[in-house]
Amino acid sequence: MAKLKDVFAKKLTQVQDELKNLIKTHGTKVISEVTVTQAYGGMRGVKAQVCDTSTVSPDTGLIVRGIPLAEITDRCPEEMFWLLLTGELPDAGSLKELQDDLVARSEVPDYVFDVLRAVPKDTHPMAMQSMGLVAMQRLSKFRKSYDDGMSKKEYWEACLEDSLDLLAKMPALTAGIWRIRYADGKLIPRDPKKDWSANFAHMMGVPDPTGNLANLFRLYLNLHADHESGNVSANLCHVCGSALSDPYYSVAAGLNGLAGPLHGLANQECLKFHEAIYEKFNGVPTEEQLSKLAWDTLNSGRVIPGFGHAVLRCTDPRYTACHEFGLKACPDEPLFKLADIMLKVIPAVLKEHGKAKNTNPNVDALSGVLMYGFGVKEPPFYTAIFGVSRAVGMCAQLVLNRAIGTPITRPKSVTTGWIKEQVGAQCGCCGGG
Ligand code: CMX
Repeated sequence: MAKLKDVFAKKLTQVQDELKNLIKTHGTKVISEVTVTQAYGGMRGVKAQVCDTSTVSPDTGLIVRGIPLAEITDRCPEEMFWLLLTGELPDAGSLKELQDDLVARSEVPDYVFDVLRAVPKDTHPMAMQSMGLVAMQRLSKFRKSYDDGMSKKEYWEACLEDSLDLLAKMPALTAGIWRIRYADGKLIPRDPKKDWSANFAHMMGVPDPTGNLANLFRLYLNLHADHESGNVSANLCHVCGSALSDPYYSVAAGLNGLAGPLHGLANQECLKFHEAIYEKFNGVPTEEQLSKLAWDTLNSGRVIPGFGHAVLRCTDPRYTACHEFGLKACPDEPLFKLADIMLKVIPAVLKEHGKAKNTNPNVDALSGVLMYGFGVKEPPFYTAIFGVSRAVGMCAQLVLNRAIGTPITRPKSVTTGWIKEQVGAQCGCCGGG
């Protein structure tokens, strides 16, 4: 049995030496170049940031510390956090030690829920989740140690302390948002016998007679934890943390990006899309009906949520894992059947439309359908569940970055005038240089 902090510390010196040598020996070598299209196009494909927790292969999807996601879908998020940080999976005793540690740190102070109760009823759960974390920022050990004159070498330890506190509190905080926003407002205490995921489901108080909801949460929270560091949520967290903002601020920054409809909010949009289709056709539509609806959506200038991806060019393995879960747990759920027809129809429509580079389903296509099937019937809450999971990856990346001394992020921006000069562009109106 080992402690996460000790395992991480043991590997750290080797990692620090390796990086120091790599930069010293090869620091001037070129690894990427940037085209004008990339500069205007969300920096797609520009290799200018390092993330060792995981990588996303366009052809196969997420690879965590060298392990394809499909091989670790049966693990729990606590194991995922350990793997992301250390590059290895914990043994049973070490996992138990981490889980007990998380339970000991899981109390959310009452004043945080007072803050959340005070906001108007139409406040989005993502805004409440972000607010909840920022309200807890005063608990930051990183901030306190920094104020007390902590040395750079100690950053990662304080960051790990905050990360463990934050991750331990995320399920209670988020379940509390559910209780305040969608139930009677009374909080349900955690059950010390349950793990991180099952406790989250338990504290929401949604009836779960089969245990399927807890199993779905365990799978979901594992699948969504990390997706390298260029995606909006991880990248925002990375940039915020690089200014030595503590994990409460940094993860909240990431959550604010996760709340966008092209990123994490797509799961909410996706379920709404499914519901609207089901209502419109009074059930599951035929393939022809769905195809026409998809064309109408595209022709009105909207995206089809749950399909496409900025990096992936294959079916998202996270989608595949959700699909396998659904086939076993709820094959006859009407919305699951609808999702299956979507899978048959939408990629072909997007292909014919000819714009999307990836016409396959992504992680958000099915997760809401499964949540709905097991009683979590409030789509605006889905991204908050995503947030609990993504905090795992964001925290692992923060700790690693503080450990290897990643400096403040500050890329150079350029003006359109500079680009025109650089490429010798003619002026659009007069043809001049
Ligand atoms: N429906 C309609 N059009 C789509 C589309 C979709 N599902 N996916 C891509 N396109 C369009 C883009 O909007 C873009 O159109 P314009 O040229 O008019 O701007 C064009 O196809 C090319 O886009 P791309 O290079 O294939 O994709 P991007 O990297 O620009 O964007 C993403 C990626 C995910 C934002 C986009 O596929 C999308 O909007 N999908 C629907 C929303 C969604 O499911 N998001 C969740 C992604 C997973 C996550 O991060 O959580």
